[in-house]
Amino acid sequence: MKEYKIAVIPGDGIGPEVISEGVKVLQAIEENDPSISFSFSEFPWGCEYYLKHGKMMDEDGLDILKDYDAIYLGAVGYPNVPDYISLRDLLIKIRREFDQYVNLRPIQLLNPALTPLKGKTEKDIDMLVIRENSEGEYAGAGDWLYKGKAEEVVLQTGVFSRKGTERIIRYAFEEARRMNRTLTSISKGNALNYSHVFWDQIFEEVGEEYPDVETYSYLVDAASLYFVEQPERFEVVVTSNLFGDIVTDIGAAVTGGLGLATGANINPEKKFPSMFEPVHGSAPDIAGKGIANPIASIWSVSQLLEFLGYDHWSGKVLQSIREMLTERDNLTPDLGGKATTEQLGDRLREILISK
Ligand code: GGG
Repeated sequence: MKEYKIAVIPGDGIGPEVISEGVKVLQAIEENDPSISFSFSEFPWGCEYYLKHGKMMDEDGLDILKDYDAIYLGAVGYPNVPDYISLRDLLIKIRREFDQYVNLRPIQLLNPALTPLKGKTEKDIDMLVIRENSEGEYAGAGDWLYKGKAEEVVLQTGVFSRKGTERIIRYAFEEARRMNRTLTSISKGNALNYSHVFWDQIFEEVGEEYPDVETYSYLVDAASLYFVEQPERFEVVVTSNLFGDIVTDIGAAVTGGLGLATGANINPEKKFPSMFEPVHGSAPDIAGKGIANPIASIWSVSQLLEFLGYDHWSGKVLQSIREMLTERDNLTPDLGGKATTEQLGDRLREILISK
């Protein structure tokens, strides 16, 4: 039997509610598969922790986390803590320190009734967005000069290293080749005259090593339009940190909302643990009401299982989500149903275990 150590950081707002349903999915799997076992360690880090201790996580938090096989994260952010602190000192810190430079965000329509786009079906919206996750516009580099004075100036610098840009683009080419899909780069080289001209150049350079992969390159504004009007243009997409964050929210909007959007923060070399999370934030307006949609966090479990090498369980979890989405009354209110977070989770596990 293989035992996996999972570090669970439920975080803020609806984080604990949705993460608990994902943990129950993993527990249901271990009960039904004698070859796998999971042990869970929960960490209370997040905004409440910050308000008590003045920090988002323990000083030695990264040291503790590095010995786990995976990290399962809920949500970060709460109104009484500045968002840039909660993101910088927990989410981005873990991504950066553990060199989770690949952010895998599938944009997949699992049920045609979920898209607001007229006439689009599952085959039209089925892409994998590969977002650079360690530098770019989220590198945290900059300065704030003459604060509060008339001459005040703020600088936010995008960091695009050759190593960082090449490795994410190469990763995307490898994925596109493995999946036998086209690869589209999204950038903004006509306005960001250093960073994205460089990005486009690296995309061309690395592309020469992959003559078998059909490529496209769009400006981010045009790509955003196409995500809505012609999502079928996209199969595998590679883009920078900021653009990836934004276009995947458009992706969520055309596939059923943020309640269904998942993301895996991957360190491909497995030198550090990878982290799995729903894309959504802490949604303080509905926190504690028991109505948050846990599907995104359960889809993260499917990504986690795939990463650990359990493709069959990963596929079963995704198939269970697909079937769940046909049972409207058993869904949470964001999807037009009446179910609570727990009721949806219970029903989904019933479907999973019946497979
Ligand atoms: N699920 C984690 C979370 O709370 N994400 C909110 C967020 O703002 N994420 C930004 C990002 O993914 O870079």
